[in-house]
Amino acid sequence: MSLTSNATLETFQERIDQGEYIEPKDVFPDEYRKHLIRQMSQHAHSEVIGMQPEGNWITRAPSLRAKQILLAKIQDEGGHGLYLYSAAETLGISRSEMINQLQTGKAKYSSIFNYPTLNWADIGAIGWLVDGAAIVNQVSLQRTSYGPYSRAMVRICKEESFHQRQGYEIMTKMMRGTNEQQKMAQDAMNRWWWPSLMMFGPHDSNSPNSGNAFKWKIKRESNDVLRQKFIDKTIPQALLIGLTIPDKDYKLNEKTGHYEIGKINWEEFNNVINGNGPCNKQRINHHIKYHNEGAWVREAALAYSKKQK
Ligand code: FAQ
Repeated sequence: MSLTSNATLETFQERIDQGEYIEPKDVFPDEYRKHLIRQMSQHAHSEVIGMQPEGNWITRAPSLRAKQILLAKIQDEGGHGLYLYSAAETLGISRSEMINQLQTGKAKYSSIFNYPTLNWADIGAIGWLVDGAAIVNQVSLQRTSYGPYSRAMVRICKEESFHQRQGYEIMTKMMRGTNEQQKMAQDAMNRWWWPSLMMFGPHDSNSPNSGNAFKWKIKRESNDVLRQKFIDKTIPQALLIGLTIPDKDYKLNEKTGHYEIGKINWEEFNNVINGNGPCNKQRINHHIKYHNEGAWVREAALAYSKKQK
């Protein structure tokens, strides 16, 4: 519901400041609704598009166990997309409109899913680094001010921690394996490390959406704070299994206890989010193709549900 007067706007802000959750039938500003639709739909699209790079390896998983785990993980990601689309629908946008925005390039999805998965080690790197980065961000979003988004995050975080561990297990196994396997794991680390850091978005000083996001407690921690948490957690994990950090400038600052890193290549990030990454076109074309091929399923489900009424 949109706000009409300053008085109601103040009441809304007071509720936010007191840490109350906002629910779909409450009164809130249209800008709050738009901000949430943007972020939540982009989050949902990321989960669904994120199934593609991993799906590429289901038929080539190295064992039945690895295949079962990967299948379960990818199904989880599809489920996360569905929770998030449902949560966004409570804001008055239809799923078909969100999908249209994705397919026409009006809505973004995470930059990370525009990179290719070249070999099995990439599946380890995605689970460990990409899901690892996603969890750091999503744990913080469990306290986001919009009730349906916050509740979706609680469920999603439980599943993401299993994803992160399965990825780390793959990397650990490869680092304990042959020279070739160790090289593959290091090569995957080299290719996924920097794009994982970019997942957290631009530096705080360059993040246009952060102002309102903090005012309305949609975001609870900044892009840079979350990125630093991920760096501090992940570097020791990499070193423990013998991986090298692909950053000649990284070092532990003994005084702060935080790792410092070299410069992130924002030109690469901007290229990717503007549609020019290695796999952007492939990802969207694939989505359109299978969305169209699945039209009959949606029609049948709709016809069935109408018949039940
Ligand atoms: N990629 O002003 P800010 C997952 C855009 S889930 C693409 O800082 P904001 C699970 C941003 O949208 C991963 N675009 O924006 C999985 C904005 O453009 P806009 C997804 C990006 O919203 C694992 C512009 O740059 N997670 O991985 C990115 O305050 C494995 C300026 O940025 C979420 O979506 C990026 N990385 O902060 C699935 C979490 N970063 O919209 C399968 C929810 C920034 O104005 C396999 N989202 N941009 O045109 C968020 O927390 C926030 O939206 C941020 C960005 C932190 C991503």
